[in-house]
Amino acid sequence: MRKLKAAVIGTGFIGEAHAEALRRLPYVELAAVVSRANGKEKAARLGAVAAFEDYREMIDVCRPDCVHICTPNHLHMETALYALSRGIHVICEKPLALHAEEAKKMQEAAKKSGLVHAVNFHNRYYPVIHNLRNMVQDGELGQIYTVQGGYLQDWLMYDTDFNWRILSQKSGKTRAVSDIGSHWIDLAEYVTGQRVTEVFAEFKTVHSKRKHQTPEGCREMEVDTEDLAYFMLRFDGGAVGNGAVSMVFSGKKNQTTLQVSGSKMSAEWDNEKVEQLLLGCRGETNRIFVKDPKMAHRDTASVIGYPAGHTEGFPDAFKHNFAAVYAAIRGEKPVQPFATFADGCHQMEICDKLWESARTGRWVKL
Ligand code: SOE
Repeated sequence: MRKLKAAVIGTGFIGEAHAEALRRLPYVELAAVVSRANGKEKAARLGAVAAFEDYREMIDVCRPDCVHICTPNHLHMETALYALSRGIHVICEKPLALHAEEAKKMQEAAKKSGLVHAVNFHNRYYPVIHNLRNMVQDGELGQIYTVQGGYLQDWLMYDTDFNWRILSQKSGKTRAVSDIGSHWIDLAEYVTGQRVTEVFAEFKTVHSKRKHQTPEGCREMEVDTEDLAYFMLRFDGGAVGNGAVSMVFSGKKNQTTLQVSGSKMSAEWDNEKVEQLLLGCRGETNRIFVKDPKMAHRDTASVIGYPAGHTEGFPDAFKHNFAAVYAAIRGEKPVQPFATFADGCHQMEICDKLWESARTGRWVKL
């Protein structure tokens, strides 16, 4: 079977993570990267065959089987619609779009195309997270009462920290919620098997202005997106939840935590101890489940790449996610559900409703 041709559009930090994961898939070739500057140097460094400055030219000339959209959020919709219209499968970074209306258009086009479409909610692919989902589905935690946790970073803590995500024009109405909150809420739904039905949120912007250092000098910019959000959730299966997402939490670099309580057992995960699941019991001693293909749930073993004691982290989750998507592109049934545009659209709707709740001070139904 010929190698599938992949192309990465956008070569920032996440675009490079996509490229590395693709290099680790034996039946995929990184045929092109699209970068606004230094394309040839980036192609050489990332192992891509060709470099382009324009995604349309790349698609028309290179004819990839699948594109990975790793650009700022405001370009996701136009890029995905162009690729789908030319019969090309799409993996899009989260959040899917600027807002739910754009996301709905993308989902409809993807559904109509019959092509494979995915969103990179890679947290689904940490082995112990996959195992926890299977444990919940097998009833090992019992009826799910609550889910809580959050996603904490500090890379935007200073008023001199600047990034395209700061401004709603490129990010969308929300920032912490759509950029990292979408990861956490997708993870909460994926593990519990329950869907969010109602939200209540408090947003906070700690720097109303930020200093943006440009080659022309330092510009003071008005900030119109939130630095952090604390929220509560109601789920269709009766669970309740609360989450905290912050990009200004000093000392937290990229910490994602999840605690789930059930009628039989609870489970706790921290991506800083990525291969451990703390299982909490009432009538017996608490224990720690550690990633081990020999001890894992029957389905989970297939998304484990290394034996017990050989830690798989952030890059490996990307690899396992893309392996599942490319299996679908090859017409095979992937072992576990990767996130599609439908999931990305659902998360976009939740982000918009969290924004509405933060403004109205009320619970908002989806
Ligand atoms: C910045 O918050 C960021 O790069 C996110 O955009 C990614 O989705 C996350 O995986 C790491 O942090």
